[in-house]
Amino acid sequence: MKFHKILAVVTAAVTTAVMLASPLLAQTVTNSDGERIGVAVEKQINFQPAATEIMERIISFHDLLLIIITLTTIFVFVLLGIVIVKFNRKANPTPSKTSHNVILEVAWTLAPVLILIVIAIPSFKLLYYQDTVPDADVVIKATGNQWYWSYEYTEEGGLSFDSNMLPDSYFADEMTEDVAAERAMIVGEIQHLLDMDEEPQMYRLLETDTRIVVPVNKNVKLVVTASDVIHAWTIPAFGVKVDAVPGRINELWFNATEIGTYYGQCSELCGIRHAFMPIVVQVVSDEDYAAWLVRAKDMYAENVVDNAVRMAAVQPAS
Ligand SMILES: [Cu+2]
Repeated sequence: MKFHKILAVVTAAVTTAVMLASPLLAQTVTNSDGERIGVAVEKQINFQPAATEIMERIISFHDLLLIIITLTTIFVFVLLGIVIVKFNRKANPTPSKTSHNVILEVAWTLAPVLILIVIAIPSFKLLYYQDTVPDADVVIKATGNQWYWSYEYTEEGGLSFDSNMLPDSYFADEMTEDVAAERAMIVGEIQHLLDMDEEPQMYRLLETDTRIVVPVNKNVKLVVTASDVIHAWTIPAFGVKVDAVPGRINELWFNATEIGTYYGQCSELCGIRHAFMPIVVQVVSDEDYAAWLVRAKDMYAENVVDNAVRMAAVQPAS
């Protein structure tokens, strides 16, 4: 077989393998209602399935890179094999004294350049797609604190709330009456806000007492900052991650295409409880979002006063 034929066959095989493996390895988790749960699964070796166009593009860019890198590695291994077999001391006792070959030198300079161009074009396209925030339907400000997140729906009056991780004790097989009562109250609030009849499926270390709620198929802009040290806000299934830096506003956007519950975790080492400030985003229908806004404004109404008190508390004494 000619070299270019072999190359074509190998390329086709690698491309097919990556294209087939990518969706097969992505495991979609759903709850009893068939709604998506954006969470990692045990022994997962690929991305979580995409829930936004951004993540879909990230996955296909990743697949392209995987094909390129696999072909490059196979090519180098084959060359090494040829050198080992054909040019060892026994097989080739008198080595050639050739030191220059113009065609070869041009080829091994140009080939990597072409490969890098093939990578750079979709890479920049993706970068600009992520970076350009479209007209937002919902704007949320997220503030990282040691060690919880605060959220503010900036266009919804004073609607703001803190989001703390549910403690381990809520997930124990046996709990004291006090803990059980506290847990029932917190879970009851989540159910009330989201109008759920049954207790939602809950994940230890990922669950928070309040959830960010956003409408499905709407552009959500998130402005992110921090009050103390650097944190980072992310939802893997959305393909978004941005640092929360004190004194600075960063922004990201996403448009979730599937109703469900999506989990993320602070992704910048921020102190001793860094691992315990998860993020939960609930994607709901437009009607459910409108209903949630009414209930949430009612429930968090006192937070407006709370925040003022908290601000006063951190003002330096004069
Ligand atoms: Cu953090």
